[in-house]
Amino acid sequence: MQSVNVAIAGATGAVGEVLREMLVERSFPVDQIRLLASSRSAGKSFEFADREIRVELLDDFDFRDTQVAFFSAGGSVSAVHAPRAVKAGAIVVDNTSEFRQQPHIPLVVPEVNAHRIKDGLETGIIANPNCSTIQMVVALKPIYDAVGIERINVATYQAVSGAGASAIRELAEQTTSILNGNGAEPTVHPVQIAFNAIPQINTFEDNGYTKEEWKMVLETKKIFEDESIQVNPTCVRIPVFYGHSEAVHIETKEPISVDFARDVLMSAPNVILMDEREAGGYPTAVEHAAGTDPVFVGRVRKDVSHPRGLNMWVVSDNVRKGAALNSIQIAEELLPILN
Ligand code: NAP
Ligand code: 3JM
Repeated sequence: MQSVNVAIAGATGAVGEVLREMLVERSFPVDQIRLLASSRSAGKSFEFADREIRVELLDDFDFRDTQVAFFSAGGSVSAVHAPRAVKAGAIVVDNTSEFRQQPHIPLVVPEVNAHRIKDGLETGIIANPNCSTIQMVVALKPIYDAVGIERINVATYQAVSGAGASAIRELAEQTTSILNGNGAEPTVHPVQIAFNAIPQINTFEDNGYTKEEWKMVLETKKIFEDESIQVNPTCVRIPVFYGHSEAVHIETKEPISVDFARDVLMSAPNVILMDEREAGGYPTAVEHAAGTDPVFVGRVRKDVSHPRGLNMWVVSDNVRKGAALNSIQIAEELLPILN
């Protein structure tokens, strides 16, 4: 495969770090790599595939020699610089929520709607969904295809890495401080995160849902290309560093048995079913998801309160499959069709 010039905007962040690692890990055919960030980090250097690469200022960067640009520096940064990159000829894989709901911009999870990737050649931007949406739709796709899904009730248990490097630091510092008998003043999370569970991720919408929850509603409909699918999320931040967990309760269109659900999950791409009804016979964020690529599913069982209800537990690394890995998978499928 021909090598391409790659830029990462937000290369020093929690997502940027894993993008750097995973491009090398997956032998993505990189010719030149350019690492971009703000003036806070410009001039620092990082190793990339045995090369020492200096971080450059995104504001000044000329994208004319870049074929693929990964953006993970926040929505307002993408709003300004992604269109500029596209104008210069790059294809942007954007990790922020900035473009996800624009009708012509594809919103892609390769296991679910890879057919949309080629639309990115027209728009120049392909949007990567929110981490919580990605792992949920990967797990639900085989069931959606088999029997249809009418409604999804989901409660998330989300790791602090989803809120960036400063949130990771805050959990570590608060934990140490509290264990040393001192207090914990929240600065990144809205309230104390150590030893707590916070039912707020991002700001509130007028309808009482948070932005994170509302992203799951809109993104799920767009990815499945199904406006009729009902999604009812509650998103909760918990004191875990890496790996989001989700209790997912679905109402299918046709009835589905647990055995059949297990069969279709077992043959689904990048899904691992871990469902033994005994202590430890299910996936957890720390033991299975953190640092790995699959979407793990366990606790599959009939919902006793609904004739077409099914429950499951879905766990994945939010920074890998939830962000960096999904973006790289998109770029990998894009490469053969780039001219
Ligand atoms: P982070 O750890 O806080 O890192 C932010 C990155 O953006 C850093 O590299 C930072 O560079 C850079 N940056 C910030 N402002 C900038 C500016 N004005 N110009 C250039 N670079 C700037 O956050 P993160 O967790 O990596 O997330 C970054 C973004 O990715 C989020 O804001 C979100 O939009 C998106 N995200 C998406 C997902 C997903 O599920 N798809 C998950 C997490 C995050 P400095 O070192 O110079 O500060
Ligand atoms: C995950 O400042 C920002 O715009 C970033 C907010 C954010 C987002 C987002 O809206 O892009 C933080 C963490 C996401 C996301 O993936 O939706």
